[in-house]
Order: sequence, then C-alpha cells, then structure tokens
Amino acid sequence: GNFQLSDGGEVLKLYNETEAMCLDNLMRDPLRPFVPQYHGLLTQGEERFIRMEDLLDGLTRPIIMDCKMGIRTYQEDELVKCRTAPTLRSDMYHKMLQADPGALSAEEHEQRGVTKLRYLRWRDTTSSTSALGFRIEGIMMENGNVQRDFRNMLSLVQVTEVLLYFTRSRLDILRAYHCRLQALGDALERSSFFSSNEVIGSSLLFVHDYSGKANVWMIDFGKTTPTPESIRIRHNVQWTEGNREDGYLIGLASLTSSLHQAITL
Ligand code: 4IP
Ligand code: MN
Repeated sequence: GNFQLSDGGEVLKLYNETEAMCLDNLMRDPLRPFVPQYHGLLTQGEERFIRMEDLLDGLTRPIIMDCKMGIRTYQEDELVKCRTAPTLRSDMYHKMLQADPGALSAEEHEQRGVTKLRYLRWRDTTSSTSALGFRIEGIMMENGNVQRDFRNMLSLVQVTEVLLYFTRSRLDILRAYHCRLQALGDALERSSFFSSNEVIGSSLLFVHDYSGKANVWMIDFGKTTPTPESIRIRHNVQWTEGNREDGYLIGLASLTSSLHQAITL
C-alpha cells in the first residue's frame, strides 16, 4: 500500500501534507508517547515519503488489530463536493455490489456508480462506526493472515468476541491494552492538538506478541485537520454538519468498555 520498509526501526509512508503536519505538531504534544515518532521527510527521485518509527520493531510475529475511530469516516468537505460537483465512483459501486446488492438503489444500479460520500456513509452505518464510534477494520494474526470481515459488526457484544479471539483470551494482554487506553484517555484530555483538531479516519493500532508485549498507537492522520479558532471540538457529542464533531471519545469509551467486558467475562 502506502508503506515501504526502511532500515533502523523506521518505515516510509507516502507523503501526505496533512499527515506530515499532524505528526510534526504531535512531537510537541502530550500525545507524543502514543504516536509513531516522526523523523522528517525523505525524497527518492520523484517520490516523497514520511519517515516514522516502525511500531512493530522488537515484536516477534506480531498480532495486529486496526480500529478506525470516530462516528464518521468522511470529512465535512465530502458533503460539499457531493452537492456541488458529485463524481460517481464505479470502484465504490462494485464494492457495495459485492457486499450487499440490495443496499443499492435502482438509480445507482443504472449509473453503476455511487459518490464517495454515499459509499463511506454506507460503510459507517453498516458497521459499528455510527453507533459505537469505532469499527474493527482488520486483524493480522501471527502467521500474516489478514482478516477484514469484521466490518459489518454492529454491536459491542460482537466486538468483545473479536477481542477475545484476537488476544486468545489472554488476561495479561487484555489488561495491558485496557491500561494503555486509560493512559491515552488522560493524554487526550491534556492535549491541545486533540482539542484543536477534527480527527477523521484515524486508527488505533493494537499490537502484541506471544511474549506478552502489548501496545496501542494512534495512526493515520491524513484526514485530521485543525478547526477554526471559533470551533472547539468536544469529541464526545453527536455530529451535525458544521460542528465538526468526530465522536473520537465515544469510540474510545466503547472500546474501553468492550475490553473491560472481555477481562471480566
Ligand atoms: C476506502 O474504503 C477507505 O475509506 C479509505 O480511507 C479512503 O481513503 C478510500 O477512498 C476508500 O475507498 P475501503 O477501506 O472500504 O476500501 P482510509 O485511508 O482511512 O482507510 P481516503 O482517501 O478517504 O483516505 P479513496 O477516495 O482514497 O478511494
Ligand atoms: Mn487506517
């Protein structure tokens, strides 16, 4: 995808101005211990890359879970584009067709295309994103197998089952994750980056290995943008167009309570 392995515990990710700006700011924020360390840019011929810490460094056959955070995964811009210059995406139409042909209207079938807003909204409402403020995007087990079929789970009970599967019900690992999420919650409260940014499409990356090393990281800031001075985001209230709310803390609370359930089951 967008990644390339470098050496010395570093990875290269295809340059994105929004993401580079976020990582740069995060190096001077209480959230610094929760994000990959940013090592600046690298140019290779025509291509530009972001140099960042390899979060898997030091783990043996890591097991990884990507949770996409927030109650929506599209920016408010997407609504404007859809109203002013709607573009039909046939790739997104085909993804919907494959997953659930009944979700498409007669008009969409005729056009063989949907807008990006339509597609992302469909993803959000057919997953736990809208209701719980996050969804499990994928899991990679220690043999490298990637599973992406959790994206139509709607309930917290289903998520808790996946957490048990992902950790093989290991209490030490579940507890380490729970503890890390609580520390993240504390840091988010103190973070001026968090209070001044709308965080869309960002993930929490859960990584552990059989030795019991376990950690959670905030990643993917390509759609995280500063809000105007006049708008302060609370992150724990519902979104209405214009308030820029992302529901990040709604997702964090859901995930924390699912982990708590997994621990006490
Ligand atoms: C993807 O859909 C994800 O929503 C991507 O978001 C998004 O990239 C893609 O839009 C969209 O096709 P699936 O994961 O369901 O395939 P993310 O990168 O956060 O995973 P954007 O550009 O919104 O970041 P396009 O327009 O890049 O295809
Ligand atoms: Mn992501």
